[in-house]
Amino acid sequence: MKISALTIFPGYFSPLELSLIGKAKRGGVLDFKILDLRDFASGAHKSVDDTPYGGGAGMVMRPDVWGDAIDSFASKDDASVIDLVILTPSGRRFTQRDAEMLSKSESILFACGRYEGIDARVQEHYRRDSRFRVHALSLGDFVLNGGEVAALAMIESITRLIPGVIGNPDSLVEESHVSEGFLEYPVYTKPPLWRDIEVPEVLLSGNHAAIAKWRSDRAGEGRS
Ligand code: JF5
Repeated sequence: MKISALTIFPGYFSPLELSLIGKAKRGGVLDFKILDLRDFASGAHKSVDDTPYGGGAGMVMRPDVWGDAIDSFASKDDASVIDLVILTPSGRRFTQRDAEMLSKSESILFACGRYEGIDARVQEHYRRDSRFRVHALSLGDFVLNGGEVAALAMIESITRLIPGVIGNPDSLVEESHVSEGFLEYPVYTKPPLWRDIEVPEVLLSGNHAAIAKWRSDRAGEGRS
């Protein structure tokens, strides 16, 4: 699977060298392309942003720079369709279903905006281009300085679903069973008594039916 990002801060993606994702990259399971948006800026100042039409605070990212960058990427990409993910707090909330859908993609391009965001015509344009499936996504109702950290979180949740990326595929199978409503149960390990708190007795009983019922009764309690 090919995963790419367009950003003015390529250094934000260095964690992709670490842990299981880094191993999958070195093993050829994942192919990352981190591209510098500024390479597509022109003029002496290589500017990627400008003042907002209609006034207001901050700066907006220029559509011409983004258009040149995305077109250049697409012209070199072999995939028949590119999933273009635009990170924005106003996007639809990213869920496990999105991670599952995107884990089956041939090629994903994360467009990481900064400042007050990317000129709205970029989304509109690529929604009309059949080489792209456009997804405007957010991690949640909060604002980051840029899309990079949101993209990293999505990359981790997507890539761990790809065979050969996660160490123990059993935990994925168990997760998908548990994910009726996507609720996990509380977990315990040794020692059985820690700071006056005992591990629930049923978990030490060896009664697998009782354990399954206990876990299902408690699934989701972590949210209260
Ligand atoms: C961003 C304009 C992009 O803040 C976010 C974000 C929050 N949840 N998911 C993404 O993205 C950065 C900020 C402002 C465009």
